[in-house]
Amino acid sequence: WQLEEGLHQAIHRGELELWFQPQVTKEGVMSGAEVLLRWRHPTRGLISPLEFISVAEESGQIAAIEEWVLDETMRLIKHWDSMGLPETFRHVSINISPSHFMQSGFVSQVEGALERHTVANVNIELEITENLLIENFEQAIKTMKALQAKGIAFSIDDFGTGYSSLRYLSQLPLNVLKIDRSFVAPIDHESDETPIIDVIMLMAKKLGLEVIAEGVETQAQRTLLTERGCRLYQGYFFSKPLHHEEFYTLLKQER
Ligand code: G
Ligand code: G
Ligand code: MN
Ligand code: NA
Repeated sequence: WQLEEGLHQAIHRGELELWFQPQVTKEGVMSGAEVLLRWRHPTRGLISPLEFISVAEESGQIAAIEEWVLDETMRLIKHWDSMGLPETFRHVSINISPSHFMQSGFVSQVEGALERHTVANVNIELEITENLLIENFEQAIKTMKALQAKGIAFSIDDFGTGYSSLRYLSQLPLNVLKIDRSFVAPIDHESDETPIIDVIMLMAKKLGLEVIAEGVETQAQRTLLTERGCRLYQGYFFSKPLHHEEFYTLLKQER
């Protein structure tokens, strides 16, 4: 079975699918979602990006795949908007692979997708990782600023698991920190100590950044995060990722 070869055909054969996981405010409103890619393989069934993103990176296919993700996500949002979107739904975040983000054509690719389908009320946020930013600091800032001028926001995914220093963080044009789920998972009780989450919350406040907690699975985790000042959550406690059609059915109910 040739994963690499099959991937090459996947876009043209319509085998890639967008799934969405809700992001919920402390009032319980769905204010956004993260897009998660899936590959519906004709014989293997649904394949996780954990299995094929690295193959796509190594075989040079990641830019084409994520260009499809960018375009298809924005097309879907525009379609939903034409059928009716709740006013409280304000942002959609898309994971971008470091090797794609650093390519010279990246900015114009995103601009192209924005020009094809823009929705005034819904902001597009790109999720990138700390290590990418540090390894290519100057270039990363340039790319981020060019896209921020077009209304794109940036979040750091898996925050707290990389190597970024405070100096780097304060210089980057960032909007959101996503607390990695490895800091949320150990929380059992509302009385637990959470030194790392506390530091992230303080840092975000000082730097003027929004925070979202990932991997929230229990009421105790949600309650404790709220007490620590976190206002946005994502995780199985609220919803697992849903196929885009199922997701829109859920979203419509928020109107
Ligand atoms: O739901 P989950 O199994 O989808 O995702 C597994 C991993 O794949 C996560 O780390 C997620 O960030 C990543 N992922 C999902 N979709 C994409 C994508 O479009 N591009 C990249 N680079 N990573 C993605
Ligand atoms: O790396 P990134 O943060 O983009 O990864 C998103 C991944 O986290 C996806 O695989 C998604 O399915 C998974 N995920 C989302 N919510 C939860 C959760 O509450 N618990 C766990 N264990 N995984 C989650
Ligand atoms: Mn992510
Ligand atoms: Na993450």
